[in-house]
Amino acid sequence: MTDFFKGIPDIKFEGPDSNNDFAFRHYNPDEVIMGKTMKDHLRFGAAYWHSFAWPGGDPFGGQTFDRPWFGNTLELAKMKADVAFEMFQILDVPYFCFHDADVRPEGANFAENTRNLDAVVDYFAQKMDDTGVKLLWGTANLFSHRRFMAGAATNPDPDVFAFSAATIKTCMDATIKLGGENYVLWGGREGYETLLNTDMGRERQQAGRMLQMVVDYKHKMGFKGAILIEPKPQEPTKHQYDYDVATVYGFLKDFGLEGEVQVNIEQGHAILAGHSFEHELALARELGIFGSIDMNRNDYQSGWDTDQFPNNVPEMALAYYEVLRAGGFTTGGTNFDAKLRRQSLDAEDLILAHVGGMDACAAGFKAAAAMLEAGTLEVARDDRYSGWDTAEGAALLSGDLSSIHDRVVAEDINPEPRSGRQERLENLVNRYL
Ligand code: XUL
Ligand code: CO
Repeated sequence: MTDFFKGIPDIKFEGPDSNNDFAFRHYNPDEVIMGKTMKDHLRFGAAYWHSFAWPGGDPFGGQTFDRPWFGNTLELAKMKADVAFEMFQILDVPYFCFHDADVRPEGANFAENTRNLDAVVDYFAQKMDDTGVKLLWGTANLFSHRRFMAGAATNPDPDVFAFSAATIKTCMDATIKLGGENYVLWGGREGYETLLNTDMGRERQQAGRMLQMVVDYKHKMGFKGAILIEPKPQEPTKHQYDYDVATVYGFLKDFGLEGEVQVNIEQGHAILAGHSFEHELALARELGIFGSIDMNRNDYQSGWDTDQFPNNVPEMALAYYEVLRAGGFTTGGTNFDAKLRRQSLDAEDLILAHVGGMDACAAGFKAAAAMLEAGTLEVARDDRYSGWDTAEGAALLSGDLSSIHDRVVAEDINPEPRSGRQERLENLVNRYL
């Protein structure tokens, strides 16, 4: 035991009337909703990087957090793991997620990185065994170190491609060893700053080939988890190749991988792309590539990726409505890829941020489940499209322009517009919040 969270109790469900900061008001892990516990529906995960590796910097200033485990030794990496698992247990989050660089000391070369990662993975395995906390996904950080400044798979230097491929292999090995349920690829530097120095054709081919290798390795190793791409439109590069769900789908189709790879959709990234979170979720569902979510919002005024804990229940309700319409999570879950504000220095800030995030998700999820069970929105939607369920409607889709033209003339088809009833539906949603 470390003393980092000293005095902070384990967080329990106390219900909406509780005045206790250190309690859940809405997240009741054992409550059964639509045939499953909330714990199994929401599948919460904590992100190692923001909570334990991020020093609190912004473009105008460096470290604000002063954590006793900051430093580049294996001993400190183990202290960091001790504190992280203590937080997972205080919150009773069933999962965590990590990048290699969050958890291991940075080595002088590839071999040292791998040795350090292996040592931490062994330490994690023991802690996971002791606590029952599981790995939602693992991933490789191919964006922070200066060697990746011009990309990982898409780098003009083949040595960086090689270093990246080898690093992905070690991170997939770590994920498999720890029983991870997914492997994530976020292409942080897979994009460009200026077309003047960029061969877009080559870079797309390199990225496609790397993804094919990842899929091949998954099958070679018998990994049953999902390979997930996390779309993001910009930041750190000016233009990223994984812009949004639609762009990722086009990319997967191009390389014949649409049946192999799904998406990890982050609310903040959806906002940056000019979409709503629910738009991205619904599109992924319709394309058959919905996998998992990173649950962190952006500030709507700032225009960059602020990675804040979710606290807007109406937004959560619409998001989980789409998750439920997709059939819920299978291997995926709700990962808080969220960080504290840089002035939130205290250990309790870290706990309360997660408590609030979990409660906001739970409240939104409950509203979503109630809306879906009541079925009112679905009845209204079905009714709006009911013309397509008639024989004439269905025949249109197998017709051709000439036959349709002849029918319109013969029957004097003259459509009357019908109300979209948006305000009624919005009022209806608000009744569940
Ligand atoms: C960056 C981001 C990453 C990915 C994992 O915006 O979301 O933390 O989730 O690499
Ligand atoms: Co993310």
